[in-house]
Amino acid sequence: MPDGRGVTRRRMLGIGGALGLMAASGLSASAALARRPSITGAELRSAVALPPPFQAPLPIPAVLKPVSTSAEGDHYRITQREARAELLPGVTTPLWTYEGSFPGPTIESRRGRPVTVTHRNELPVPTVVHLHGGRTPAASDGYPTDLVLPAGWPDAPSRPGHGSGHGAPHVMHDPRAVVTRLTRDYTFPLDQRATLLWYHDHRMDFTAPAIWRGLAGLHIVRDDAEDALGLPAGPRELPLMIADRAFAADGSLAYPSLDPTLRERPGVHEPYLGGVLGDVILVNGAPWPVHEADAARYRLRILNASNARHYELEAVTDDGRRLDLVQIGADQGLLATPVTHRLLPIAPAERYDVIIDFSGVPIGSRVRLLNRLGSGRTREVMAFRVARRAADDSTIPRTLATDLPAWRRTDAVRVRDFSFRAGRLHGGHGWLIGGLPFDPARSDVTTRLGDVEVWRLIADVHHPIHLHLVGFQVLSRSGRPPLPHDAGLKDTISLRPGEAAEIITRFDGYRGRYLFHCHNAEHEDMAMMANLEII
Ligand SMILES: [Cu+2]
Repeated sequence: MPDGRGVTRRRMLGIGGALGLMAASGLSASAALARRPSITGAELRSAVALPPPFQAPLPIPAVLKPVSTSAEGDHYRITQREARAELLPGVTTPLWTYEGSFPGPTIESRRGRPVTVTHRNELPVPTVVHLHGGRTPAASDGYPTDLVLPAGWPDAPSRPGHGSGHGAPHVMHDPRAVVTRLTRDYTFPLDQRATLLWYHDHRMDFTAPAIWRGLAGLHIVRDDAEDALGLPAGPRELPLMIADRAFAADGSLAYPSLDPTLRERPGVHEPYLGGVLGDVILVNGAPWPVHEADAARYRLRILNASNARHYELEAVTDDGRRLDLVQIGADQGLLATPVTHRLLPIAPAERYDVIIDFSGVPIGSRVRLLNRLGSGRTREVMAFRVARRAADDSTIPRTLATDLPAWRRTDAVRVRDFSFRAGRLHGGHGWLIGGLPFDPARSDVTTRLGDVEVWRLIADVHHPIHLHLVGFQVLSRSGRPPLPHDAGLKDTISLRPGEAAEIITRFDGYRGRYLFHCHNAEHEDMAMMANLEII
């Protein structure tokens, strides 16, 4: 590109061998497939003493109260601000938060009842809020250049001639960006299936470090049909936001930013271009927590909010038995019928709604949730201590939902192909879709409202691919049928090294400019996004 960006890109990414064995730019898909690395990214080591596992109680994020409700919907206010929290015992950690906590407060909504959230940015940098999985009009979907500027931030980007990757110039050159100062109202119609969504920062070039610092929260959509199923509820429904982090010696969250102020220069230092992994597993903000449970069924609403870490979860009793994880829902709501897993892979941004039954577990013993892809401390996630016998009138119906779309290949009006690969970019490494870095001004996909399309996606390393606005179904993986955990309606598909997958969706809901991108947050910040224009 004929501006200063090339220089910057080279400085930012052109640091040889940066992507390591897993993502060398010349790596072919078949070579990657043969190696099948279990992770993509590099792990930071904490410089503080880490606590023993299964001591901290599992926090449940507070449910936010609306500031007003009316026939038109509910209105919430969230202030984005710096706060300090004791995530590790005896260690004070500065965070960027929604409303002072990490995770941010949970918003509970009913299907079809609109929610407006007034976000106020009191952080030192611009922010953007995206409701992941929301069927949201484009103006409230958190396009990465639709910035909310903090007080005192210059109107024009402050870095003329100072390259900063693809970010600042695009802010300047994106005539469609709608920039506000201090506050912005995000309106969510929530006319969609009941499910677990999450909101997080989506600022151009700086999404990964912003989420890492704490800008993530849950948003649950419920409806009458789901309520009528008799699933475990109340205290037996637990949201679990799993996120890895690492801690510096001063207690702050370690992150290998090129510019730790997150003001000017995006990107991470060389070993971490594949993704940033931490050595501490937090669940709802607590390290390797424990939850005291009844000997009964629980509904676990699991979100992987990690930047780059994949997990393969299993639930293991003290006497070495593996408990079934009965999946009832995917990213975009209930499955048609339950799917039983012993091992449940979960990629960044994916959600799985699972039932676990503690009724056969001896009172006083534990069930540990383990990560088969981890090593050492990252093999452990959390534990349940089964504390007491209890009555349980919950059920897992054989039929969970009858409203899933029945798209067939023959419904598709077109088929598109996208590669997700490391690539040469201005003399350095980048993460590219179809060989191109993200550019807000470029039209990548234009489709008509209501069109059904099949997309064929192929990856070099792990890439969890997320489409805004729509849910999709997985048709195949590398020419074979989908995997058991591909069931239902997804908004994020985990592509494994060397893998090709086909998905099908209908682009309905709203017209406007949306995105699809890799949800490895570091890849996303390094240009692995593309425009999805619905006309
Ligand atoms: Cu990726």
